[in-house]
Amino acid sequence: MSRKTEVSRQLQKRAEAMIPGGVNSPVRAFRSVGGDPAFIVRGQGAKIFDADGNEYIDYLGSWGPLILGHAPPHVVEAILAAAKQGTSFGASTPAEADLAELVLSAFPHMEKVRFVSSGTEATMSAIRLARAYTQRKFIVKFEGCYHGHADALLVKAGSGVATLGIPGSAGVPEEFTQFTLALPFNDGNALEQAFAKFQDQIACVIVEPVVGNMGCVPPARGFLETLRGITQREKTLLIFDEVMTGFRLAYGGAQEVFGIRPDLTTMGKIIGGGLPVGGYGGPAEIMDLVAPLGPMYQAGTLSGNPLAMAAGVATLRHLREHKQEIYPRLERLSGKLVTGVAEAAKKAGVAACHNRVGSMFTWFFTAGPVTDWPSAAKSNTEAYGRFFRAMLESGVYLAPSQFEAAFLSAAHTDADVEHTIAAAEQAFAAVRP
Ligand code: KE4
Repeated sequence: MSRKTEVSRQLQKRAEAMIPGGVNSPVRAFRSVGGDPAFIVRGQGAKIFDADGNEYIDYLGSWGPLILGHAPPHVVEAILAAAKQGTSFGASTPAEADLAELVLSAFPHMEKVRFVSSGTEATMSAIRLARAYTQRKFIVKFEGCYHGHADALLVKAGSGVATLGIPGSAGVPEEFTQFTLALPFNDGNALEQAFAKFQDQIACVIVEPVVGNMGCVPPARGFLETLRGITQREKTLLIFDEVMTGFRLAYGGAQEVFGIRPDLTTMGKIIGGGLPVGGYGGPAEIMDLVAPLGPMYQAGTLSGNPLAMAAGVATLRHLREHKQEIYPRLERLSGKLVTGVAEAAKKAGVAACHNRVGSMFTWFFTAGPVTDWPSAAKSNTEAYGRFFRAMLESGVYLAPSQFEAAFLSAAHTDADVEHTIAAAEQAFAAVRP
């Protein structure tokens, strides 16, 4: 063990005396990969630095928000300038419409958007809105997809729920999930059967158009088209949860890449540029049901917070202005990285496969292919843990769970990718059975 970890270990002990598991979000606890979490004290570009002075090439990017890398100067300047004017007013500010204009410019189907402070709030609100609009109760989600921790969505969820291997969550009465139908991802027949059984009762289908929360799993050919066709026919709202894919896969997210228009879109992560912002949007006909215009209530003290809006506006303006070079470069560099590491696994005789869409990807420790939760769950999470820890020793920070996506940012370089591939060649030697 060459990496110094003493200071992080002490910080972990201090934190866990006051905070459950020492973390404010479970997946940060390294429970499924082993070892003590590195306490991060600084980020710059593609790098993060921990309390023991170790440097890492960061492929987590705060779980997706940091597509421009850590502390982009123009984003930091925008936050500082906003902070000098005051941090929050609980009143309308011009920046909220600035961010709304940028979001609407990315999603042609969207006529109105409401900002909240997390992806969880965005999906929770979009589902309430779908139920208000359709006057129906049932919702459909897919096994292995994660849409935040609202009660009704903690059913066969991905991300931390899958990582911790728990069926859902304690404290959620079955009455709260009785209207949630969890179906197999990439299975159009299962969806047809659900609609046959619950005819005219399903308010919405919510889906990660490219799943990140069972690890990266793309939609099977035609699956999104099937979702769109069935929901259109059944007058059910289709919600694309683009909290992770929005502005990640393209400026217009997965719906731009796959050419499918949902009824509602939920957003988060990148639209806050690293500060807490979520959002949900769609046609005015649906969005005008939201209070104060309509009867569907949703609110938030810090919704539209000026600092968060400033960070989001600076981030999206940069992405919109430079999208012609940013996204092709992310595609090239991500392809080089994922293929290089996959080749290292093959050379080492390690059973692994991978999925990648744009700059979100996962290497699975199973022969694969991984197309849904059952196939993802076949992964050898113990081997992933050894790989994760070996990469950490080589200064590479991956997602601390097999069932998460990793991300590349505009700040990563070819040198970073080459270092990572070399580190993987060593790491697979440690993983080999
Ligand atoms: P937040 O409430 O964490 O901002 O967003 C919830 C959410 C909703 N929808 C999708 C597709 C998401 O990926 C997320 C959150 N993603 C996880 C990582 N897979 C956040 C990391 C964490 O829970 O700490």
